[in-house]
Amino acid sequence: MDVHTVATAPIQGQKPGTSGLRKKTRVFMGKHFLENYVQSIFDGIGGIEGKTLVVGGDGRYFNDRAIQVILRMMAANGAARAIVGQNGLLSTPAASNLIRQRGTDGGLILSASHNPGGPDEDFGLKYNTPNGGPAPETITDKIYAATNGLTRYFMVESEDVDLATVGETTLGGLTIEVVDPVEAYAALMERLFDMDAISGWLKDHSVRFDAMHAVTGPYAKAILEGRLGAAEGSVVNAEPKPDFGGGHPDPNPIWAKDLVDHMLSDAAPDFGAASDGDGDRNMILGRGLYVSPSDSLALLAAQAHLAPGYAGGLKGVARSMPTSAAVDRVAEAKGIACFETPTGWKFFGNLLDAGRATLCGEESAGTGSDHVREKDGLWAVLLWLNILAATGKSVKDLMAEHWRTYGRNYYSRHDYEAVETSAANALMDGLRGKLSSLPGTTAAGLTVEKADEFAYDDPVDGSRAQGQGLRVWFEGGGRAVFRLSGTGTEGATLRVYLESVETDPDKMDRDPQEALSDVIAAADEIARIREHTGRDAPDVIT
Ligand code: VG1
Ligand code: CO
Repeated sequence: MDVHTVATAPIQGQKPGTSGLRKKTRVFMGKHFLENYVQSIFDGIGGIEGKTLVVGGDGRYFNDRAIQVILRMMAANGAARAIVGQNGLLSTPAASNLIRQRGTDGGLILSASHNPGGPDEDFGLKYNTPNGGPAPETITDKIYAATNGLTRYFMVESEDVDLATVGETTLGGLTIEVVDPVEAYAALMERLFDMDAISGWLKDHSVRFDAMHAVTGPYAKAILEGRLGAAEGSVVNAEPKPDFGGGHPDPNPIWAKDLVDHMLSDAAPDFGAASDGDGDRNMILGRGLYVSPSDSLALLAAQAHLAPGYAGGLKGVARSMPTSAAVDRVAEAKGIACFETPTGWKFFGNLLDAGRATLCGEESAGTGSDHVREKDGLWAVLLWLNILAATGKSVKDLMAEHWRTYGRNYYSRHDYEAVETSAANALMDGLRGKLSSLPGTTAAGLTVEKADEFAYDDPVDGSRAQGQGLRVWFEGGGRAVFRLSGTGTEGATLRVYLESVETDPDKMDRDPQEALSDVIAAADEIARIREHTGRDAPDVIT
């Protein structure tokens, strides 16, 4: 098979963000764009000759075409084997699991996660390392450097590979192994959870899982309905679609509004959940209750020992900096370590590998454990179900008890999307410039206690990540955090993370927006959000 060396030139803007490279799909489909980036990944990791990679994606528009290009380039670059999900599908956690289980040299995951899909929407690609996790910055820096010096890529010509049939084929010297995307993942879940207890519970309880027309559909059908016996139809929007049915596959109260409305209605089942485009996020609801992701993480940390996979207890927990400190209280009570990392799952990898954390989570609806090196939506759902089955309590009762024991961290995130980049930068620069003068001043009746810009020193490899968000603490335990998103593809997205602490047992049932109203007002006053963005209200409130 002839290997062609195709001449190319660096393309600007191929810098990986919070989780891989995300761009408008049309940008990815542009001349040489995908090819340049794939070759830069290969070059950035020292070549792929003789290596094995897992390849799969969330099924969004262009997933199928992009995989064929990747396979041709793997063959041209001398790779030995590609392990590919049937029809090109693999959820992000399932890909992470395959990389680890099969001991591969990493994997390529095609996804823009919670971003919408389609020719006019978003596409993404990321490289995961042999531990199964998203490449850390030491590696993405090398990949980015490679994009800036690229002069050629390698390609073979061939017919499309049949990815519809499980089994092995070859493309030149490359063996392509097409695997069932669900099987190995489902087996892993069976090892972690008490499947009998969950199926017993499901005999007299009802659930709804909204797959949001994305990749978890087949996983949830097979595991929840197939193996656990949830009533048929418990999994809704189960068929992955290239445009996710036209919405954002983002499990939050805005984009999964149908599910939220259903869970707050009289017809609500006992438990509701949703996942995102690539299956690594989760939203949890009980009858009449939305559980914030930060609270979910804390509850899971407190109760994980009820599941067989965690019966021995947790080595430690970790959360991203903007995530609420609810889990910190659990860690303190249990006497285990709690780490605070920058946003993005790649920062948990070292802690998990070193055995210093068992459970990790982010306020953005990501929870996971050391079973893989990505966050894992269905895993969180199954852990919740295991806890419900083991305790016999409702979601509402569990949360009420949790807050009574640990206090409640009222929490919300306000997103301002597609803000003009210069306006967003002006807001951040303005705030950064006055951080040191804030302590002691008041805003909306709250006194600033301290303020800083978050930087993280990795306790395992000593690497330092700077510029990870602006933080302002208020007397009385309130906090506001400001960050610009690293996953958006249009203008800038400003994320404002708001938190306040309540320990009075009589004040555990407030509406979070109301409980946070003073922190919200203070955040606006300090950062002059309305003035900079020209917006009266956020686009998304979680
Ligand atoms: C967002 C979230 C972050 C998450 C990342 C990837 O990043 O805030 O917590 O890890 O998305 O999630 P950012 O930079 O836009 O704030 V996924 O499910 O989109 O891979
Ligand atoms: Co995702």
